[in-house]
Amino acid sequence: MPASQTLIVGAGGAVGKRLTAALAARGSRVIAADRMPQLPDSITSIASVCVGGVDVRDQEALEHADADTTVWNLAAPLSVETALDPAVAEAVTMGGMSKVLTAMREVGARRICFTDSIGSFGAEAPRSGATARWLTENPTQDPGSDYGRQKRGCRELMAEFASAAGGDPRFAVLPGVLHSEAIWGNGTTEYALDALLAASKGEQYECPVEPDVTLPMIFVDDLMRGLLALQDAEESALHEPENGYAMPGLSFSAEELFEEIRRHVPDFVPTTKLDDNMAKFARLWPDTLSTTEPLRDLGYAPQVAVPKMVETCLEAHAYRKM
Ligand code: AKB
Repeated sequence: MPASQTLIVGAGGAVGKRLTAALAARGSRVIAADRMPQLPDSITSIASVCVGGVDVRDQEALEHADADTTVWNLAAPLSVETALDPAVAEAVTMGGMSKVLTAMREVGARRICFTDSIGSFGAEAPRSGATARWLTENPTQDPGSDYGRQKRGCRELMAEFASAAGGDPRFAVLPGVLHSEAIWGNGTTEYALDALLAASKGEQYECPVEPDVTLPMIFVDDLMRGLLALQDAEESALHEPENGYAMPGLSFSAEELFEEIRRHVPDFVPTTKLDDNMAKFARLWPDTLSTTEPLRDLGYAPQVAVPKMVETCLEAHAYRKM
């Protein structure tokens, strides 16, 4: 049953904008909040209510919530940004989550949805397969980065909210999100977006991760279906520990991506220039995500495969046909 009202903290980010639009499109009342004084026009025009100037670190961030409000907390820096300034990232990621949950307790709101990341998996995690269960069944594993540790810290805060305040926490483990818009983000899987953009503009590209490392990704349309299914699911339908679900999409290495891009842009021949953080994270993280649990409990399965994703992303820009 769709929530009566959804508040999205971090609505100005890449995922937040699309989620706001998806909720508004199905007629839900949405409150789109972000620290930007003015949210992008696309949000102002689609959202029911748009609250600019909201910083997740401020308690007032949630003043528009009531007991029936579902809250999405999307406000967090990506992996490389976190590695470059872990203290600021912690204040936003974990400090923000703490403020969100406190404010929810004050109004009696229960459902908190959070976007975790494959960055929560460490070197000890299996590279492939049953990673959805592994994450929650091995909560003490060291993710190997501040990014993963801060995400894990948020899950701990949510678990505490569930036991102490009767909250209804749920989270999605996100792989790399593939947007058809030109969006810049200081993460690891974002290399794929940069490559697609460079190819579509006929520019040279330097690959910052080892070309043979496979990472899980998801096309944004699939992600929206998965996130809405997670938000809408009855509590009794959720069977995973901590109500956490990996969101599977597609998996590829950089060289497989480049090969697919070359079907449209034949002279796209990247060179490799490794970035220390990105190369390290890409090696740490799993290469595929289990499809079993999201299909069983949420009815979610990915639909977009690599050729369609590449075609859509290149078409969204001015790409040169063969
Ligand atoms: C990143 O690479 O930092 C993010 C993520 C997968 O968490 N895109």
